[in-house]
Amino acid sequence: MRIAAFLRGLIVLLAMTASVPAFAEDGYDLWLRYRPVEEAARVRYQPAATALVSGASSATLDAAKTELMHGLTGLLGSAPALSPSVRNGAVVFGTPKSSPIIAGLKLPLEKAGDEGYLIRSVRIDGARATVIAANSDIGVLYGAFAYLRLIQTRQPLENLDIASAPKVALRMLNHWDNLDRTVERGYSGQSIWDWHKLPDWKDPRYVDYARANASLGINATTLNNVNANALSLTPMYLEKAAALADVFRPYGIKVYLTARFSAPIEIGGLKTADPLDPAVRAWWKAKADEIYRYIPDFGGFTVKANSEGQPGPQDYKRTHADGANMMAEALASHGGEVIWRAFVYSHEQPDDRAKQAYDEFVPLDGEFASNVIVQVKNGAIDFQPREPFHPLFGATPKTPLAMEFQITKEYLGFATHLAYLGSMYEETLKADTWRRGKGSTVAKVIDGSLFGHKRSGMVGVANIGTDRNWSGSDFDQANWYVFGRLAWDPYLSTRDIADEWARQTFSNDPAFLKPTVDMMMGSREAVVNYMTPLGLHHLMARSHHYGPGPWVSGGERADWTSVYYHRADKAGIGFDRTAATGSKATSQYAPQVAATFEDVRKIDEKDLLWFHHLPWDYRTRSGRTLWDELVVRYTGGVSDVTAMRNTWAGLSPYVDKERYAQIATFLAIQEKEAQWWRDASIAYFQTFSERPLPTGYAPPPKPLSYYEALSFPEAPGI
Ligand code: GCV
Repeated sequence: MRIAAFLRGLIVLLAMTASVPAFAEDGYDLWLRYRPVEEAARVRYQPAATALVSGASSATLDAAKTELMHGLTGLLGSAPALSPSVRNGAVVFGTPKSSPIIAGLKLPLEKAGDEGYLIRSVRIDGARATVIAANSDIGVLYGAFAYLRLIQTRQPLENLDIASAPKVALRMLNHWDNLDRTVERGYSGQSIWDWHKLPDWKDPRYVDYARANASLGINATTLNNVNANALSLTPMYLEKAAALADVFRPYGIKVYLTARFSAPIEIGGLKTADPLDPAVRAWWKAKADEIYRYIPDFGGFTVKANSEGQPGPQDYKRTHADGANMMAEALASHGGEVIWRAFVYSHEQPDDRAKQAYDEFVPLDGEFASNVIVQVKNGAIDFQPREPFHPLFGATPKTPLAMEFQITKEYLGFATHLAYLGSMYEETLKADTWRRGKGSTVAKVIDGSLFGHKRSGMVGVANIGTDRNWSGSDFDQANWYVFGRLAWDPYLSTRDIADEWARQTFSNDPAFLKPTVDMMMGSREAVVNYMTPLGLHHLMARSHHYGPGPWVSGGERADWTSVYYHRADKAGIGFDRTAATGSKATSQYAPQVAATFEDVRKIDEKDLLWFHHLPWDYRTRSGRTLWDELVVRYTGGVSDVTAMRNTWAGLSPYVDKERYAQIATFLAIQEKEAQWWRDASIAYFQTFSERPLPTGYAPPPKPLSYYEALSFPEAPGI
């Protein structure tokens, strides 16, 4: 990311004279581009940032200094002076411990907490200065990024009085990265972890990864796939993980590893992995001790157990709490923790898959050790374009939970479809569980406030890979961004975050921002409509999940088919999960929520077919029959993408050629694939509805057999 000074000078000069973005960009710089501000902004900002005043140094404070230097030089066109004393335009940064100047200011640092920061306009000995202060070095680094964000988004630098502290303790990425560098459900190249060359070769990209995460406040990363490989716990790989931990430490990012439950057998030579077996417990204790010798601040284990074929405590007739507590005990003396996933379901269990995690975990509430957090996906099935919030949120008052959102778009069009996930995350976080009366939102479960938990978390399944633009597309960077910002504060508006991201990533021009942010905010609903409208879910093709597959049936497990979920027949469509006549999944919610989901007159139609099986002639609120409404929504989803293409076509004056062109092409792919989803789904469901399409709606151009025969054996991400 570093550009030689003369080159930067040249860029400043050219950018000041040109109104159209002159240089192609490849997206590598993410939202930390620090491109020169326009002349009027430079005149306004420069007097406020002429010098940097630091105190004692540390690796983290040095990272803050480097970032401020790099950012201000890029944005304002000249490097700020490094000054020992305060003068007009100084930016003073540090903690009371590192900086006597900050100590002398007696700032209300209690507002910053352990990791937050204050940014204030102050006068020091008569000089106008800005102070970036925190109680900890990492708070200063977060503050430095926030300060640069002010300039990147063209906020005023005068009269600043900002206090910000994270609301969620654990803000983590999960990489589903394998040791051979494949990435499960990854659509942006290979794993960025070059395991083979580690620990000796530390790709400079690792620093940029850490910077990007620190700029959002992400403070933890699980390096490897939850479908775990026990090898990652062997000395050879621990040494490699330790090298990454060393790179990330100054940026406040703790390393976690996935722990394969059967590791004591696979790499430990034991005959069992029974969590109550003393030899197994001793093995995990010794393993934890060993890991801490490599990584003194190791975060802990992320565990997928007894799910989709992974080993777990139930293999020994023990509970999830038995398994989690065994690992928690091994980590406890080192301050480590276990993040135990609640994504468990079994095809041998005849009950509705959507109910299984709740049934498994609610009876265990109160049984988990204090250093266990249970990680729950946003919905009860699996990261579908739309799911009602998971019934576990709010249902385990004694167990701290972490939200698991998917950032990688396994079910929302891989890397090419433009789907801003902010609106999806916000929908879940704002959902009211009613567990402690009105206003008991999922966000309050996740920040720990609903039940008074100090530690709780927000976890995102990363969309990061070796693609030059990191995330497979420029707009997919926004999903990493919005995840991180919400992990810091789950109450932020995702429209504001989209605006903030677009300003930093592309342009501050209002003529660019309004259409772009509107397009982002509508994009996820478009995907819902062309893939799974009205509460339908799990309609994708088998295994690789690319494209439509509502006809998927048979095979090894019913719960991996589409017919299990849509239940279309001649009478109607949808999964009856009501208490009255169906699977009774509605009963897993608080009574107020259950009553809404249970009643077709009260339920929001976005969730209709998630909870109800309804006749094709059922009258929806639009006045149309269910069949007609489905067709209208499928078609509307496609038209929305056409509208997105048109919007983007008008934005070329504001975007450099390279990024503009790729986004335009990706939108064309999305339009084509949206049409495919619509046509294939309508062709299939029509075989049950046996009704014509509403007037004016074009029939699918090909017979159903055509769509069913399409095959993509090498689709990415498996
Ligand atoms: C890591 C879904 C995905 C799997 C993933 C699993 C999980 O089933 O398709 O690839 O496995 O979720 O979250 O564990």
